[in-house]
Amino acid sequence: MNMKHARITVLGLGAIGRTLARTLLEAGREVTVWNRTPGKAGDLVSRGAREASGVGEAIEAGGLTVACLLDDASVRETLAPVLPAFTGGPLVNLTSGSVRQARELARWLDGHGVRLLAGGVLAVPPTVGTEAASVLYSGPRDLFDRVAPALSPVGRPHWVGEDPGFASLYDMAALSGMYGMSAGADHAVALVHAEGGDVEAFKREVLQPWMEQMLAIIAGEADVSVSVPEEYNAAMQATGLENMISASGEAGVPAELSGHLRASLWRMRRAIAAG
Ligand code: FVH
Repeated sequence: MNMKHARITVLGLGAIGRTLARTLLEAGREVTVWNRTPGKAGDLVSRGAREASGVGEAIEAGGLTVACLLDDASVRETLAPVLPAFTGGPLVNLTSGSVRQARELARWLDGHGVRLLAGGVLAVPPTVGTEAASVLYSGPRDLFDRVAPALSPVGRPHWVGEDPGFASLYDMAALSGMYGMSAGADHAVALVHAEGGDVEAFKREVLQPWMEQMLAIIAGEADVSVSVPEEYNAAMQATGLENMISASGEAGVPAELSGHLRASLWRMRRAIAAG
């Protein structure tokens, strides 16, 4: 595949699909787009994309098809009518879903002679196409080697194994880490706000530097065992977490916002019980 002029079809023009198509166009790829609801191709067409009026037409135009839709059901709904006559080369699925869904999708496509490279975008719309972005892929290594360079402008390609479920697995797990940080930050801000603190100064001067200091430790020391390292004393942490949950309640912060504290408290109590 000639990378610079690779023909790529993008199915789905939501927040990520649109940014992805624009990034590929800017990198010189020949891009055809399709979206269930027409009228979303707007500036992409003025930048050189071709807008297909149907899924079959879109797939036929590309040497490679990228699906970036809402969920697994939307991918199946989109592909089902065109699969029996699919002539568009491999499919790269950048739609989030579960491990089981990805494995079943690979089997379903294989039954129609279509090879799947499963994927997961580790980027948000403003970071797609930047140095920070990466894209997880799993599935046949030869397929990854062949198609990932064409999609590399979107984000650094990172192959995580032959199992088509693994891109979804790592994607979901990474998103879980992100939502944990996000829940913690939202709760922190809610607490400061509820007690009359200066939220902007708190975020800038306290929260962000603290989270940056802890990030490598949190990710590096995340662990599946029951125990907690001695220097992080499970009993001390359990008492601290109970205090934080009480302080949050006293401030009138909704209990739902402190779910992450309850998860950590559960973990500390389990470590204490296990001795
Ligand atoms: N946006 C983000 O920050 C995250 C970043 C990490 C990856 N996720 C996943 O990426 C997939 C697409 O996300 P998105 O942000 O582009 O999603 P939306 O803006 O909501 O667009 C959804 C598109 O899916 C189309 N669609 C929905 N249902 C169907 C269906 N039954 N048949 C065909 N297409 C469907 C929708 O079309 P329309 O509503 O405009 O007609 C949009 O094109 C997603 O898996 C994230 O989890 C995003």
